[in-house]
Amino acid sequence: LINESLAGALPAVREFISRPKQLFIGGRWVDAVSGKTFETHDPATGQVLTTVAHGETADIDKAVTAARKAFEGEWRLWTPAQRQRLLFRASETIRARADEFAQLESLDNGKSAAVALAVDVAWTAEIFAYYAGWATKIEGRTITPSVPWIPGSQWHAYTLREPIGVCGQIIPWNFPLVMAAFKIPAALACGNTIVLKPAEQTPLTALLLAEVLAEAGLPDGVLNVVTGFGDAGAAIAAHDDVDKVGFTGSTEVGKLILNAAGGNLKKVSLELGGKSPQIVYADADMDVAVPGTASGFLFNHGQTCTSGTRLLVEDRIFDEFTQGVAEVAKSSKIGPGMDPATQVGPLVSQVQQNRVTGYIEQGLADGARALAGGQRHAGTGYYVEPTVLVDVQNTFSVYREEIFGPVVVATPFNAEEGPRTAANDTMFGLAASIWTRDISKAHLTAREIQAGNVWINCHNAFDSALPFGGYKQSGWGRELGEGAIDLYTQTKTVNVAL
Ligand code: TXE
Repeated sequence: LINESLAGALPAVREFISRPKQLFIGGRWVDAVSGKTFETHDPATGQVLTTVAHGETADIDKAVTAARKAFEGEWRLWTPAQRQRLLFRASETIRARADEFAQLESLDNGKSAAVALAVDVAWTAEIFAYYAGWATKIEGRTITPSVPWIPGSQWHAYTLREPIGVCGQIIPWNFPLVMAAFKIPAALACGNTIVLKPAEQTPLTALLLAEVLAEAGLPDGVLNVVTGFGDAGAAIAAHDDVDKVGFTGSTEVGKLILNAAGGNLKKVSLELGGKSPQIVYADADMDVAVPGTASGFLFNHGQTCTSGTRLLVEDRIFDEFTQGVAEVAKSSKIGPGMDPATQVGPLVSQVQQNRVTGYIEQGLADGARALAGGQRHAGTGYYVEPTVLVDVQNTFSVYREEIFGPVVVATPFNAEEGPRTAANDTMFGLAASIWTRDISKAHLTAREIQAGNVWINCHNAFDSALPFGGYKQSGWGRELGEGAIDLYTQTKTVNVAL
């Protein structure tokens, strides 16, 4: 299925797209049990890019069986050093095939191929290398207990950090490859096996990643990839032989997963939505804060869980500041991800385009005013204009709900009252940024914000070593850093009577 989207794509990308894309189960590429397939689209044109196997409950069952068998098999005997070398090999291959991954991600998701190369793919390779390092550093403790009701007794106790078992991983479409990297390498470093379900909108790079890991020497069944829709995710969450489920996606589905997981009390980690504030004090460095906060909500066309979608600006600079941000939004170059000049690409799907424009229309009907944007972008493809809304009340849906598009709402705060109440006026608690030149004010404000990630004079500044996750309804658990080692191990205490 070669179409106009593929003009300019690497031969390897064309070849990948033209091949049948099956499920990866037990180390083999197989069709779905039903034989069904579904289409994935290029968001820049709306055209069908390719078709992918449509996995459902029966396929999840097969994948879980394969993952269980692998968990009980030779993988169990792999040393930490072997797991480390495998993850390093995978990291190097991702780096070597970076252009291929980046173009595939751009075609499937709509994001800029240049950004995908510099951010998504480069960071994915980094995360694999980071957890390669961890594989050989997962340690228990030694403890000298006393058992008070056996006087004079001597004991030697220690803890073992053991893998949890079969881990279901359900990921979204906004950073398809990076979300796979938030989950796969940490789970493998700890010795688990995996059933991964990519988002239906963006299944392609997870399949390429499975190829890379198989080539790097991962035993059959350790990673299984089942492409499909929400029902396949629900089958993972409810499965009695899955020991843990890790999910990134909407808060709504996070709650469904939590309920489903109750059946066998599988471990659950959740990374959910956000409505993150960007707090700008009047003493901020404007040359940094204007473009910085603009990119805080425009990065990945606003389809970022940490997107800085509520701009809280000190009242005496409000008009000047929001005008500055609106100028950046208006001058952002909109276009297809495969065009190197593109700054804002299409949203992932028509559903998301309608959803985002629906929010904008509702906000304007409620009485908001658009300083920039305010509508979908003309032409084919799922584009929405970068939009800055002012005159917004905290009761408006544009203020309260996650929009997941290039849309920011701006409201002023008074210096005496401070930004704390407004910043925390949300059910979410994923991220926040603070923009000021006053070092004490910056750190004191950071303490007041109910969010798992706070940035000072920057937004969306991540690293593999920094724990990432949410307060309140933004999630459970921390990915990245040592946090993910906690998520993918369980502790066994061994006590010895001497
Ligand atoms: O998310 P879903 P959608 C938010 C964002 C966006 C909204 C809707 O606001 O506008 O969610 O996006 C799988 N059991 N985020 O509908 O449905 C699904 O197949 C198990 C924020 O795409 O949560 C996909 O693989 N799994 C977010 C994954 O869940 C189910 C990123 C995410 O899809 C399921 C994405 C079910 N019942 C959206 N139903 C972030 N935190 O970054 C669906 N899925």
